[in-house]
Amino acid sequence: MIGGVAIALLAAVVSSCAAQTAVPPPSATPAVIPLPESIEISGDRRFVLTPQTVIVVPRDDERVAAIGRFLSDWIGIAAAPQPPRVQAAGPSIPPASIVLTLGSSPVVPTGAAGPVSPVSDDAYELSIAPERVTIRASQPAGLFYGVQTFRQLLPPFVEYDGVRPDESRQVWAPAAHVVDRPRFSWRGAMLDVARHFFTTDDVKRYIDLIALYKMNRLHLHLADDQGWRIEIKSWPNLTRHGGSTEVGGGPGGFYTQADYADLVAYAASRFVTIVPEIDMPGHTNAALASYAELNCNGRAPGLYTGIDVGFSALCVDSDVTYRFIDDVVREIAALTPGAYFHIGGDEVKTLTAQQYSAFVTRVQGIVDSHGKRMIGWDEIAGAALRPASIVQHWRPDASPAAAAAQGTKVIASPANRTYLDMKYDKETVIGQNWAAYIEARDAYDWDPATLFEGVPESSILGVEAPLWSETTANLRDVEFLAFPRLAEIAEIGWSSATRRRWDELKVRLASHGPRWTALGINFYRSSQVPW
Ligand code: TNX
Repeated sequence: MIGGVAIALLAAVVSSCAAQTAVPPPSATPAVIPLPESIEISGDRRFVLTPQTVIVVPRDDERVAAIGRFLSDWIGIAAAPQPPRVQAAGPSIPPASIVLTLGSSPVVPTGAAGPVSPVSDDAYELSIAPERVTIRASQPAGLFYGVQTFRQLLPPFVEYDGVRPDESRQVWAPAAHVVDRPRFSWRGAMLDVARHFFTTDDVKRYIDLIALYKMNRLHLHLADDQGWRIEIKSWPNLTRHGGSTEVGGGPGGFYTQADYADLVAYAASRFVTIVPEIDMPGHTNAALASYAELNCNGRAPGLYTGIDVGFSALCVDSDVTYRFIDDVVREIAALTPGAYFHIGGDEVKTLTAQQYSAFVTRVQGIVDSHGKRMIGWDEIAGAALRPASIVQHWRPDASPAAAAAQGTKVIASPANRTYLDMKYDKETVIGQNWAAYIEARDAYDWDPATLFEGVPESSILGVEAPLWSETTANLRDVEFLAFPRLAEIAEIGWSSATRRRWDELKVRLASHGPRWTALGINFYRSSQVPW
């Protein structure tokens, strides 16, 4: 039987280990982020990977086989000359196997949880015993998340690309029993590829990093004043001209439709839904520069490489504008299996309130006609919204209560808590500070359900951490601003509020430092975290 060490005790064990040993041995701090709903760790028993370890998957289920291959890749050659083999289930299961199995939804022990929404596709149960590891879920997504938890219980050095088998470095995980499911269905990150362009390889790496923390949405901010980043076949100058620069005057870039489809597929294989955003009617200088007819005065402005906001707007009274939007939404929607299309809608300073609301309502109809649910930044809450539309709250002083009262769901992205482009403190060399300085603790010590009066937990779809790229020229910069805060927001999205405590999280964050080093992540060594 697994020694039932409850989570509070686990936290005590974790912190005393960290205090006594400067460099804890691998997995001495079995710390999982996000915190599972229920986790019991056995102090003295362990599962040890051997050269004979195989990953057993159901017969004839390619989705699960793919998850098995991911796990094999993540373990790599750390324990043997070859990554563990993935094999279909047969009459007998070899010793020291890792078994992935689809079955009925795991049951969460009563009393273990705070209020949770009835999300079960992401739920899983993980049992680690000396003779076998079993991960069970009702859907492949749950298996994928169970695999992430198991991965985090293996020593950080498995994440290195080049580790060779070495008998002094056993690959093991503590015996454990985890039953887990998320609090919110929307656990997102946003990457602004418009202010600075990021290659598909960059975006894939970001997808891998968010997936490690069980995030399931990547919102791509694909167009802004400084650049248009996705090919639209019916309006080719958008990328040819509008994609040709970025903040600071660099060469910019764009995704062909094939590139975008490749990103969508890559994300889907990691259970991440791509949410495309074309910001409108403001933040549109790149489009206005590419097509004169989108401007009310019929003249195309020059390209823009600065970082001001609010100066551009599509000509909202012209029919060409709506033909343009219809083409753009249609082409992108056709490449996007996810249910959502984000229309931006923020920071429009050149239109009347009436013009703005009429625009949002009309575009909502276009998005709907292409089979997608419209999302917009919180300014859209002033327009008449359909219940299926979604408001992304960002302005710290605005309340999405009006949206919630219309029955519209809310994604919580308060800029003073979740904006990964905010500096950590005065010394941070990249980032902005208009919303706040956000140190590690600030990103964590809040709760979406108590943020606004009139917006109950049932109105909150989840959380999202946006990263605007005015000051991030490359992925190293992005990683520095994202870690550790991205992992913290991921935990807010997944773990029940009643069990979250900064003093305990900071110890788990510290134990992820070696893993981030092994993954080559350029993370911020916050002085609030006992690395
Ligand atoms: C506000 S957040 C913006 C972005 C900027 C960001 C910089 C939002 C909906 N609009 O256009 O990039 O601040 O932090």
